[in-house]
Amino acid sequence: MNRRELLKLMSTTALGVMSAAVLPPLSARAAEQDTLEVTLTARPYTYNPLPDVTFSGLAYNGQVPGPVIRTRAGQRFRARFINHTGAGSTIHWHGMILPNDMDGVPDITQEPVWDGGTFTYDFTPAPAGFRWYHSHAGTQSVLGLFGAFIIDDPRDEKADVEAVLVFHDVPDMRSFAAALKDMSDAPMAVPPGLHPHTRMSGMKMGGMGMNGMEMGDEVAYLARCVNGATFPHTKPVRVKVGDRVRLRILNASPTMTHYIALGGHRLTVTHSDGNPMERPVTVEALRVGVGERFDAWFEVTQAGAWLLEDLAGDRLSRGQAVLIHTEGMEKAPPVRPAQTLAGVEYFTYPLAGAAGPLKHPLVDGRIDVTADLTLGGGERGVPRWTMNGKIWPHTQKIFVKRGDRVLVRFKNQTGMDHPMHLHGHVFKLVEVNGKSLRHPLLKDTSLISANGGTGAWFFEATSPPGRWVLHCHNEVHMADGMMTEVFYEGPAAKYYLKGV
Ligand SMILES: [Cu+2]
Repeated sequence: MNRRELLKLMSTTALGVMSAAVLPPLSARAAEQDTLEVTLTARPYTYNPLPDVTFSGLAYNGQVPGPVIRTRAGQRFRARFINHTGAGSTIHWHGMILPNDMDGVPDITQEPVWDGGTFTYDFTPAPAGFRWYHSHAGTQSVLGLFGAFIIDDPRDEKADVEAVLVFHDVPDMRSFAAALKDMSDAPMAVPPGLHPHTRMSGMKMGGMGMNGMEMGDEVAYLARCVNGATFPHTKPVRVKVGDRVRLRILNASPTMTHYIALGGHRLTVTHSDGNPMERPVTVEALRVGVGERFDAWFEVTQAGAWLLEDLAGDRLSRGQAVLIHTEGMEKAPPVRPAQTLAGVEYFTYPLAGAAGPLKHPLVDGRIDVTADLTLGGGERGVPRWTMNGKIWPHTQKIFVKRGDRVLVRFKNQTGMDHPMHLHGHVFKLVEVNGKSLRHPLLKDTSLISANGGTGAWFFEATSPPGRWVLHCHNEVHMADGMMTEVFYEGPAAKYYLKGV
């Protein structure tokens, strides 16, 4: 076998890991290769997320989610993308710091790859940790074009079992189209017992938005899945007594925040959006906004069977579950988490970041650029989600020079939480709802809570120069305008300029 064949085999192995719950560790030999080469082909795909539900969408390599991609820190990555979606497409590598022309935003960092066309993404994935990838064209990710991407971190503690769990929701596309016009009649789904303050924050101004009420912008879902299936058809995770188990949980939903808990266990969260936390926290449940990832650990102390499950408490959420069991216990009735958030200590940024009194100034040292972004819009029947009153591409841009120290402050005047995401950077979440985090969280996506909620990000403009979009990861809100960009000025500013 020559080197080329070996490379091909290795890439097949690494990519061929299906959306299975349990991933084998990257083989030592694959990790030694200089480059991981993969092919990702996007094309129409039809599957049954529930036995009586057929969904016709799109998939990478004939599976939803797309294949789990794993690289070793420092390893080069080359993906040949073949587009048979019937429309222009690109792949965005969420959470990575990479050359701007590899970032995969159509018409901003590259021309769309036209139907029938190919494009090669070639970069060294970084930083290490749990990342993901998805189409950034139109609403293709809603249709199924997304997958997990893990850059193995040699500094990480070794887990006995590791499970990559992609939580995603299969939309009723008619409802999705109505939501884009802010004319949807779908109710919102929130877990029972959600703290009244938080529930208020899930409501629209004017009293709409309680469970069972119409919001206009909510999407109705046909199924809620983990790794492309619904319980009891999700692939179980098999563990042994004494195992230290690492769950890597990604929320790839088009719009829904997920609250997730494991029966009989608390979860110790060590990484937010793939980035190590200064101080791990142990919680009874996770709150995972769209686009966010958490690495959550637990130890198996006895034989048994437990469900890791979404807590929305309705018919569909019961399918969004994975069985975790020791040998011989797969048929035992699993221990389920309480189907409520009442009295449950779940992961929040203030909890994880040890929120305290607001610091003045928010960040030590100089700040070169401060951007204040007020999130607005979303009135029923008015399909506009705004930043400082404008919709993309007319939103206020954030102009930076390389090396600038940048503070972005959000205020949310809408009745919905917004999972705000910045491309090409890892920021420090330093402030949430008027409190400073004593242990800022390193993230690429953070929920800004509704009805006056605030959040502040600090980052240094040390990424490769270019145009890095900043947008709400709720697909409806992004499509309806809630997007801007961080634009690196300077002599090298020869990026693709359409839309500036
Ligand atoms: Cu939003």
